[in-house]
Amino acid sequence: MMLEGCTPWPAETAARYRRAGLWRGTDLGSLPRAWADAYGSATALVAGRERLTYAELADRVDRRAAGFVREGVRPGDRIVLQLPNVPEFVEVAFALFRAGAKPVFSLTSHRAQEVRHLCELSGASGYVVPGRFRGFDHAGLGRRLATELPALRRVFVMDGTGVTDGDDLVVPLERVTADPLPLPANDPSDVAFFLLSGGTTALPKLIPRTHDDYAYQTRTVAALAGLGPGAVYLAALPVEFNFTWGCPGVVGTLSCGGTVVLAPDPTSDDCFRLIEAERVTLTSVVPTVARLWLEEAQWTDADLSSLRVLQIGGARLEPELAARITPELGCRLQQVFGMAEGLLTMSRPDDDPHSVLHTQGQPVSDADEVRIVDPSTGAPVPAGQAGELLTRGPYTLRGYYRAPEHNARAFTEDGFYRTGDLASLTPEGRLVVEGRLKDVVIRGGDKIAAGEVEAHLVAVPGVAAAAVVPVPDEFLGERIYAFLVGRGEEPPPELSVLKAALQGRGLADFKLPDRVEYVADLPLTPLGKIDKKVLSAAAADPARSRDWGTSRADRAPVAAAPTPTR
Ligand code: OOB
Repeated sequence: MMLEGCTPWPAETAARYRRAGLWRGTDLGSLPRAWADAYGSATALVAGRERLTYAELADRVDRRAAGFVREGVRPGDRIVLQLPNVPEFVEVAFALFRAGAKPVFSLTSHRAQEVRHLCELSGASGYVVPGRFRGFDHAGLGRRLATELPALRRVFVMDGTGVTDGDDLVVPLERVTADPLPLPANDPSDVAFFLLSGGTTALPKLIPRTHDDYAYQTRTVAALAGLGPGAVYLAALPVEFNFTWGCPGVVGTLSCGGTVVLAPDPTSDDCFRLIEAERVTLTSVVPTVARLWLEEAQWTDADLSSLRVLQIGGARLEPELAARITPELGCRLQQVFGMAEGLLTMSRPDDDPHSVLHTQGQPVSDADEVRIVDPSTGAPVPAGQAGELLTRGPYTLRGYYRAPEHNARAFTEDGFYRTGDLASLTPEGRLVVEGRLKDVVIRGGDKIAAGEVEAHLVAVPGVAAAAVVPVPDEFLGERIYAFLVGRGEEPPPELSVLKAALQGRGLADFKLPDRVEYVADLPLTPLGKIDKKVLSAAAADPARSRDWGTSRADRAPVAAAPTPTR
């Protein structure tokens, strides 16, 4: 049985996945103990000066699970988990699985807007935070949200910020530990945790991932990566990112008896030092980080020779950048195309060099079904042509959480997920990502739904209309370009004012526009929708100043297609 609000796979499909041995009835909560039995004294986690063996990790998970139960956490409860790359993230996630609760993975960069939405949508009863992190008081946010959201009963704080005696709202995480309890097993076909969608809609959606589907994903990818007890994985990107958590990432590496090294952030200094010190064999980054590492690798004296594979994914990787990886970093490149919703494609060790540089590889499972269709008719396109990528399979969701209306659009009647990505397939079945249909900016590896930023921009006094488009950028891949129509005030709010207003509304920093431009009106398509193609082309026009960070853009009219009068 799946949690209410989730869409299960059809019974016959689920039975097929079980018969084929893809879904094996794994309860993610049982894994740390099983790993400890297999690899007990080996090092599971390294973070700063802390090193945890598999046995220690399993003990901590058992004690924390009992601690959460004592704090009132019950099977089925949703708990928003917002911690950086620290051992506590891993402990808490698995402890919540053990207790039958469902963590909702939030980014540490999320602020009031995002966290409130996650808590509200999931009906969270708990919120796990670092306390004060990178200058932001997460504990204070938790306290405020608890006054608005009656379901939110506990804020668990890692560093003790905001904890007062006798308070049962804000609880120090270190207190969440108790003698282990015998806890019931989870139904493997139920939701284990929620990932956040990159989003095409104004409000982000929650992706239910089941025990069985995630266990299958991590096992499959770990096998493809040839992981064994000698593997040392560096978690350079945030752990809550599906790429880092399970492709094979943290969960895949631990499943094989390897060691996970948690980096505080993906900067090259920290990561290169950790690669040398821990003899890291595998790590995963977005193209923006890969570019920085390549620059730094020319100057570093760190020994990177242990690194065998660098996975790059999350955003388009330019072939020129791809071609530099092996000669300059001395390791193999593995391209990864993936999504929190499920489908993963990856290059394989025996792929020819051209395919490694120019394709995103093949689906990781033989049971992944991929269709490329004409976006307007839904009919399959001729072989080799680009179209919208649709997919279904043993680890791809069948529906977002509590989103029936959105689900009706996001899935075909026969259960294929419409990814919103434009792609083609080579004759050998390798995927080539050609572009996007969805209204999303991919800045670095961060996904920003244009609609979400637009909704906040039009709430700022002086802004009548807003259209957000991606603009190509050498370092970040894309940046956020906002075309605005003012309300006739002179001068209209400039970039710094807009940014401050959006921050004031509690929007995460990575969603703030990089540049704004005021126009007299927004170009429309013949159907009367805002013509984002025209706006993207205008934003990308090199004749426009590339002077990022200046407040007021030129007021040159957008070279528009004929604007229909309506
Ligand atoms: C990963 O997951 P999300 O959910 O943050 O973003 C998914 C979207 C995809 O639909 C696609 O638009 C884009 O990110 N994307 C890529 C890409 N990998 C992801 N676009 C071009 N080339 C690629 N290689 O980003 C994600 C999840 C698991 C593993 C890797 C990435």
